[in-house]
Amino acid sequence: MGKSKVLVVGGTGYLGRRIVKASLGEGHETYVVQRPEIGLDIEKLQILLSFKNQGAHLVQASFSDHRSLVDAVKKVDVVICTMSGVHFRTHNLLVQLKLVQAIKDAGNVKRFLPSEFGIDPARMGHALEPGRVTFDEKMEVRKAIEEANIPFTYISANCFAGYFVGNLSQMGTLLPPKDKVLLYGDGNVKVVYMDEDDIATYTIKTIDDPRTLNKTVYLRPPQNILSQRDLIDKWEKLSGTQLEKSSLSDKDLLASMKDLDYASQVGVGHFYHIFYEGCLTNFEIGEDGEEASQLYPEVNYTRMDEYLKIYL
Ligand code: NDP
Ligand code: GO6
Repeated sequence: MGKSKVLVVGGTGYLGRRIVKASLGEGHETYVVQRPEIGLDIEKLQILLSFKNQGAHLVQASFSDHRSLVDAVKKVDVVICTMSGVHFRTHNLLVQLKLVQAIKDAGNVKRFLPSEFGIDPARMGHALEPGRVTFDEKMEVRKAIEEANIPFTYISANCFAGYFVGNLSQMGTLLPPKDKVLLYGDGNVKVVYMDEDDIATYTIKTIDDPRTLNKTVYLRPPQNILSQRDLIDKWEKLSGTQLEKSSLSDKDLLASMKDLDYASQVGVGHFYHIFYEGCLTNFEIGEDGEEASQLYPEVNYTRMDEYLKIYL
């Protein structure tokens, strides 16, 4: 049996471009959707052309053309969707229902990985408004996948380092603070931080693996299970500076929501569940799940002290 052919939907995005790179790097014949809607977005076009240059096949398809989606999906064995979540007042993830329908009609797909890559939505039935939209939509997509009997793998990737590590988990910035840092509560809740290229590497590992069929794969490598304080310690050691710490209560974080735009309100909800409730680590992985670093011990994942060096 050869390596699966892979179609990436959302390939020019933040995670998607890394998935394309990892798929090509593992020697999969890789197809990337090129949407006519990108129009004059020259950056997206340049990324697509660079994929073609690296050996990927570009496939024209649009979410508003069912036939084009079916034709795209028919070329491959595995479909990976990395569609974006929040965008201002709308949430995009339900657009994936059209992709699910196309995969169902095409009938050839051996594995579908929908756009998940975060907190496990199945554990977030209690989540706060408006942040819960992310989980509700991801669950609606799961329901459609499972009702259509499409073989799947769900990737719970925890915290992308670019959004949660460089900034020492401070909201509203992507860079390390210079002198003061806000701790969420006591800063001791354990979270999981992941390098985005490692997320892509683990994701590609799962696609031909029978152990991950119809399972959730949690990316929870032991050295990257850290509290916010652990992360700050690493930065202080690396940079040779000491930051002044103060504590933000859960009540104050939630109260800050009322003056924020929609996307930031969604973010506040997510930060609350991650840093106060501990939703990434307050459970054992059960029968329906696997842990990526146990499945693939050969992957030398990036530790967060290493990752932080790019910010020095
Ligand atoms: P991006 O915002 O980078 O967008 C990805 C792609 O979505 C775009 O490149 C585009 O595809 C596609 N897209 C956007 N709008 C539309 C539309 N209306 N119709 C069709 N396609 C559209 O996404 P991310 O990489 O940030 O997010 C991917 C996933 O990762 C999401 O599920 C998100 O929730 C999750 N995530 C998790 C994080 C974490 O810390 N765990 C952090 C950030 C995201 P095209 O290439 O065709 O233009
Ligand atoms: C990442 C962010 C960072 C929001 C998830 C607001 C889905 C998930 C860990 O898009 O809303 O400052 O699990 O001010 O399941 C965004 C979202 C993070 C990035 C969270 C995410 C994480 C989505 C911010 C901010 C750095």
